[in-house]
Amino acid sequence: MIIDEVRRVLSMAIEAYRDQPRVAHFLRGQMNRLDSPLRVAIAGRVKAGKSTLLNALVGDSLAPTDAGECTRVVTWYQNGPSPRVVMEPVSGDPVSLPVVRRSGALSISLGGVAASRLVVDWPSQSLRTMTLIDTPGIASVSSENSLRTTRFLTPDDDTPTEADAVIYLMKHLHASDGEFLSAFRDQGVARATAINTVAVLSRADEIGGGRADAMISARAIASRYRTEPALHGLCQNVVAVAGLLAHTGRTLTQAEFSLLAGLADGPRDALESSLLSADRFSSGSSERAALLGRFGVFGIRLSVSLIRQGVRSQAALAAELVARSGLEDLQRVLSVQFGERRDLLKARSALLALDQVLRGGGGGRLAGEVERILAATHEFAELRLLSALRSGVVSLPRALASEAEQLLGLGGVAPAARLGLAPSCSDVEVRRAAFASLRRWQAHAENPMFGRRSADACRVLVRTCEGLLV
Ligand SMILES: Nc1nc2c(ncn2[C@@H]2O[C@H](COP(=O)(O)OP(=O)(O)OP(=O)(O)O)[C@@H](O)[C@H]2O)c(=O)[nH]1
Ligand SMILES: [Mg+2]
Repeated sequence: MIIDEVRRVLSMAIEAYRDQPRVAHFLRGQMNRLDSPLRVAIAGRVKAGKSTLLNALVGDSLAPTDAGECTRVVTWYQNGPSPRVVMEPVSGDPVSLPVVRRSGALSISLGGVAASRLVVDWPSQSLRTMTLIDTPGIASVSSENSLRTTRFLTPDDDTPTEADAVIYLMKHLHASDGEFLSAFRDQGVARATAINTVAVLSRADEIGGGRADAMISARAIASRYRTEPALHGLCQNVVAVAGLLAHTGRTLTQAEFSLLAGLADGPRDALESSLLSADRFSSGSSERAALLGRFGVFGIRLSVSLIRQGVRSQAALAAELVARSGLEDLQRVLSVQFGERRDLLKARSALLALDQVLRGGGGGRLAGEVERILAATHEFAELRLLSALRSGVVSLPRALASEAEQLLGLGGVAPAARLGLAPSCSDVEVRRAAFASLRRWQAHAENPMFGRRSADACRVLVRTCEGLLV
């Protein structure tokens, strides 16, 4: 197992650096990190909907979505036995802050202290498999908050990032989205790019001014982005999500449902025309203004129309909103891209960290071990090839390229998924398909029309097929 290999080389390193307490401490931290949940950072431009999406994934109102001071601090949300908030100031020791909820949402006050990081412990099923890290928005490369996030995700002194994987939010395909994503490209040991990034087309309900078909359009755009060569080398997948709808769905109250049911009973035309402007809709009613903030125009229209179609309870409406938000698509992608690759991503982070220590010098034998693990671990070869194919560094004829990506685990690392078979198929079917695939890739590897790189790629796939047969 890769994770055991990494554990072994880390303990060798801890032993080797026992005379250097700071390095040994850092390495012990890496060792602990191997056993902790995957760390997933949520990044993107200012107001891309990062904190709202985080809340939707957790199913609670933890991350602040207003303009407060906390939106400018990198904040970790991790599973813990009881709620706890710890602030790490820029200078000085960590401080425990009171856990306060205001109108159902966690409210943290820094009292003007410059914080370098906030750590929130929260008992949550969703946080058991993933620690989520909310990052300040990236406005432009020069602004201070952007620098903070860029430094956190891709520190310029080649230090490994603290996140194992990234969810990158974007509203549109801007040039700087590409620039920013390309900053994720590893200079590091695993040379895996894009492998740990999933892109989200966020605030999907706002596409086309919140029209009824907004989510359909958003899905079509996401699917176009998915085949956009500029994005291939930068992320594994693109999913459209309306985070606000998802979060509101997961936290819908009976009072909100009743308010919407009241709107659904009223005349259609009046509601439609009042929804043309936020002021007209709220018209002095704080309840209505709050409703708009929680649902958005699209969410109100959708909810009212669902109630009119016969959705009669708070629970039923909540389920519909979540189902239409795209949240479950994202959760599925996260579970395939990150969940199934957890050990590999963890191993990669640890090797990056170790590599950084060894580059400080004096790690001859250890450096050899790291090299050996990287070269001998077929999963890393697969990761490298997958990202090389995605970014166009290695090319194969189109039909072969998609088969190759699938075999390398783009749609899931289970044997059936790699072979494009139904999850329910039998072992015999898997073996038969793997064998046929092996024969094909052996033939491709000998194809005299392929250059050296393509032939090498075919040989990696031959090994993958051999692995599926074992
Ligand atoms: N309609 C709609 N509005 C959204 C959605 N997600 C977020 N918003 C709104 O957009 C605003 C910003 O949302 P946040 O979640 O705070 O965005 P953020 O990216 O965390 O913002 P910063 O941390 O300040 O960069 C809030 O008013 C949200 O209610 C969405 O999916 N649909
Ligand atoms: Mg935020």
